[in-house]
Amino acid sequence: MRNRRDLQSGKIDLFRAIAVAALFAAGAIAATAQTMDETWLRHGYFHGFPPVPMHVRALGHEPIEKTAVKEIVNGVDRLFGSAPSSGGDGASDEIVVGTVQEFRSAYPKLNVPSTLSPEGFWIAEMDSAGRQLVVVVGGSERGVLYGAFALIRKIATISWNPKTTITEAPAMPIRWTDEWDNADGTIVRGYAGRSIFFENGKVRDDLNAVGEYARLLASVGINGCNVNNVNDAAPFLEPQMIQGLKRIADTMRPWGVRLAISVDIASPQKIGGLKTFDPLDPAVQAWWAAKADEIYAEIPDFAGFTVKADSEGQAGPASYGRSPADAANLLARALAPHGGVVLYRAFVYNNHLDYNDMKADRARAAYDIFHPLDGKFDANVIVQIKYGPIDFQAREPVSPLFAGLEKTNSAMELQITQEYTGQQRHLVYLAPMWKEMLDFDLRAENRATPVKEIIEGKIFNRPLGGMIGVSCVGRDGWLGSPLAMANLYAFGRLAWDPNLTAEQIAEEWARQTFIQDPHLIATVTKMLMQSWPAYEHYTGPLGTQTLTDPTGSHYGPGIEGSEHNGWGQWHRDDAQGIGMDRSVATGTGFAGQYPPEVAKMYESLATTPDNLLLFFHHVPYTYKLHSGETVIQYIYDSHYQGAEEAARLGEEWATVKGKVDPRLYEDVRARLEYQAGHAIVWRDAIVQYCLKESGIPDAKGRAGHYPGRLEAEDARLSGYKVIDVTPWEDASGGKAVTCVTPTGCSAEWTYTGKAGRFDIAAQYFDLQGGVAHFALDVNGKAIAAWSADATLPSGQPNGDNSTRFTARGPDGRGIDLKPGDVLRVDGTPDASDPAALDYIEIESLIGRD
Ligand code: GCV
Repeated sequence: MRNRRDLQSGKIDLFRAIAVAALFAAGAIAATAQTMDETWLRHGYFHGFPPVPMHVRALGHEPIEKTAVKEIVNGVDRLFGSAPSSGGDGASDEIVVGTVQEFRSAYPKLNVPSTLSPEGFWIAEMDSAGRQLVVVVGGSERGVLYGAFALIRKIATISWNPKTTITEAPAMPIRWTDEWDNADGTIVRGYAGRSIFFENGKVRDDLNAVGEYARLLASVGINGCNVNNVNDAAPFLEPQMIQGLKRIADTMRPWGVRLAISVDIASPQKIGGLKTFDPLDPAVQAWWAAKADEIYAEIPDFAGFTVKADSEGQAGPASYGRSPADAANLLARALAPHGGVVLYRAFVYNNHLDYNDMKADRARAAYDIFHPLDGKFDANVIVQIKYGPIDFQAREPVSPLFAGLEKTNSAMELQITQEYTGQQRHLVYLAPMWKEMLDFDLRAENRATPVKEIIEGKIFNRPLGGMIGVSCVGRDGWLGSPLAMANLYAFGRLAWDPNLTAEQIAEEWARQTFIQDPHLIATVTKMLMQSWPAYEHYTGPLGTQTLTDPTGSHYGPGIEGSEHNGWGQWHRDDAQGIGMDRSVATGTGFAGQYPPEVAKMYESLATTPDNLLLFFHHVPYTYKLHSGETVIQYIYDSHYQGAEEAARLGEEWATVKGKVDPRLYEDVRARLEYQAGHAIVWRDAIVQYCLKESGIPDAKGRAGHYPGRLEAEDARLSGYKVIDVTPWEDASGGKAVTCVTPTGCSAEWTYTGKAGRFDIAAQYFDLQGGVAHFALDVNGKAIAAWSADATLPSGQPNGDNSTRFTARGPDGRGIDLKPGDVLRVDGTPDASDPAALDYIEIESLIGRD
């Protein structure tokens, strides 16, 4: 009989609501002993009866199966406020979990499919001598666990139908996250605090968060986690570190997540005492074989090594005239006896390219280096290829190397941490971009060869392949931003099934993350879906990539910064035009690396899609897009459109007020407000830069004209000094003011516009190393005060830290202004934050309410 304790009375609903609120208040710690946010496993709460039996029983005794039972029990409890009992009495209806073999011996008369893949599962409702069984059968223990999570997900997303049998198997065997954690506890390109794995040069004592992370990963089918940075990895092979890594592996094992590590190919020399790390040297080979033995003695299910070599300063086989295949095979042969694999990164390029060489092209590197090696890699090597030929930009074409390796296993590397896509301060749901990459048909051999099917191994009949998500989670709420968790979720779901749509995944995530409210779920889904196009619109449209400085923080606008250096993330703009000619006929020849049909499409201006036009071609600003608009007008329009779209995200979120926990609501609201302000920084930087470069005015009269803007450099200044901002495009008019008087400074303007009610925005620079304070008053009356207390890149005023504060008056009804009013901003510096100010802007309220 099902346990329906108190469910009808509604008591549990009330209790549940209070419990959920209390969990939020306590930072979700005390009641569950959970140390970090459960995010989508928190599960929106349902009112009603659990649609499954209230007993759960494991047929086997493996830890992973026990995990599976626990997840079903806890999942039903979270969703319905009533926990099934674990164990089962053999007489009641029950949920039964086990492997195919276990099920067959326990229920010889019941049929289960004979073709389940090892990590696949089968869920069905069956009748056993009058008892209702919901059976979750896995091809292996890991399949059982994935089935358990799938059952809970189906129930949580209201797509569980007991009458329908579910059979699923992952599309590809390698489904890993890569973490770029350093032994000292810092994380490269991590935007959420310190490492959950390491501190002070060793593995942390407290690995609770690691277990909780493994649980999140397992819930979406991720089966491997590489825990350390691909750079400077030699210390991770020291014996003491291997002992610590064993503890990490032990912690992740109950979730079926296998440990992998990045290794430095120079380790035999750096830590092994050898004079060389030449891959063909027998002593080097023996060193790696012994190291693999040492690792497997501690971690028998160790997954393998990831390698970055001959790239961005990392040592590599090129030092000895050897190839990536030589290096990869060296490691592969050490791992092969134990069943491990090598993920060799195709991110190999020269970062000292000559900008003046019109044939130089970083985009060519991966194909030029790896295509000739096709067929030369051992069977347990997988070449790990970033989705695009450059580096995780907001828009790139898919890497041609996916079609260039027919006799080699390949995997796609994506970035969950938003290095070039807003660093989690901007809401950018990346699944729509990843889908474009996965669905892209490379037309290898002039037939349908979508990238997803290549990495699944289907197209070239490769046994290994997969998806790797560079995740870089930290102790500050995994990714730092609650909505960014949709990206981690989406990565796992797409690695499991790349045929899911981005919208389907967004909705699935929202349903599980939030309370079941249709408006809330629809709004969050919509916001997620709008976010990547918006980001692309206000950062770098038409395939210019993210127009940030690749030598800096990779965050704010730095248009000139991406040119004139050896890093090759160029867009080659000049007074005549913009874009990089990568055609075969007149450019770098990159377009010719694609299979013929795709190469032909990108070779011609006429057939290159607008959104990649400037990636493949250099055109005059007056060149007309397929839409009929000129390139320059599109640049202006898309930036204004993108900034408006960013502002709309905040407006949409405002409609869910009261439907989510107030602290969560406020956290997301503040982030979206910041994003809307930073989108204006991006918009203005690119628009004023392109206006100056092209000399062509905006047909809509916006570029260079800011009617409500009062520049700080034009104000009556007291204590403030006018400075040139670098890069110039990051400040309005290239200038700002910085306070040189420790006790404080002020900037004052006399209002000359129409009388009315307005918002007043202040654009200031929130620098590292101090918390400057600002206050705004009108005719001596205090209007607003705020602190520059965010954590943003850079100690110099620029687009990384240019921030907008908007004063909206009492109850948000605006501030009355009339001609002759005196507006004043007081800035008080703190430590190395000089309360720098760019401008204030009087904003019309029209269209706000
Ligand atoms: C770990 C980009 C990042 C680097 C990163 C590199 C890589 O260049 O900025 O921090 O290095 O990619 O993928 O290896």
